[in-house]
Amino acid sequence: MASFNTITFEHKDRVALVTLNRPESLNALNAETMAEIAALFAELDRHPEVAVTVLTGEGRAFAAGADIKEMGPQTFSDVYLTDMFAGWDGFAASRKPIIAAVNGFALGGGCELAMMCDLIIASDKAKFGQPEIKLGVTPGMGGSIRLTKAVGKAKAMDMVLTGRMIDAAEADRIGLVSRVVPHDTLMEEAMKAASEIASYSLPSLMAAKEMVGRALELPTTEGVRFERRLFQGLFGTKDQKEGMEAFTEKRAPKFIDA
Ligand code: CO8
Repeated sequence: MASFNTITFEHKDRVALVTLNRPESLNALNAETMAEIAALFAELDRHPEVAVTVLTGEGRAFAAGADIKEMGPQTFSDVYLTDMFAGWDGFAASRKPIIAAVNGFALGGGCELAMMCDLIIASDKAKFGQPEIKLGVTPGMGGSIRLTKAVGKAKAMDMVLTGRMIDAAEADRIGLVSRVVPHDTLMEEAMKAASEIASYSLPSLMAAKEMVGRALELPTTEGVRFERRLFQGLFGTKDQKEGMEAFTEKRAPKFIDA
């Protein structure tokens, strides 16, 4: 595993923990972080000892957005030719489940990064927002589409046009987050959820992630067909037999990811 400058990584019992680690700039996402995250998550998809990853931030932010100081001086040609932020597409295409444990500010690209994850577990002190409008730009890392799909037009327009921050209670109410937990228990709760997910068969987890992801893109008939084909495919796994036999025999299943 490569070593990193802007993130930390550890893993145990099928759960990886990745921490954005530039607390002095509220974990602002610069080009180096994007490259490190893309490289690490590509590796995690292949990592035989990792089934689920928890992503969080060091200090008082999850991530306060793209790095404004790095981004500010760039021209249209710079950002168009390098296709700035395209590296995040690799993260969004991760195939294993990812939980965002949002410990504080998740703003701009930070909110967009959380929305690329599969579950968002938020501290009751977390704050979410798409404040790019205040900088003379707009969301640029999928926020206009993922936020709108998550919370609907009324709330997405409110957040994107005013740039106002919302607290964890409002984020919960509008369906932006999966769960809100007391700040001091955030990592315990996120790791507990990750361990529960990691106890299941990886092929079924990856199929489940894939079908829910596709549900947001496909018309209903196609989505149902896609789901059914993946569901049927799981009958080719030993874990399907084990899971159903264990239920019948009233014992815990022993999955082998095959
Ligand atoms: N970029 C660079 N540095 C940042 C950023 C950022 N996004 N956010 C905070 N910092 C730095 C501050 O400049 C400050 O550094 P220094 O000590 O050197 O002055 C340090 O972090 C601490 O921040 P503050 O002193 O401002 O802390 P406060 O508690 O007073 O305020 C806030 C916290 C409200 C979060 C405030 O820092 C803030 O408004 N930050 C900017 C939020 C923002 O506008 N985010 C959107 C950025 S644009 C964007 O994300 C575009 C999305 C497109 C895709 C992104 C892909 C990654």
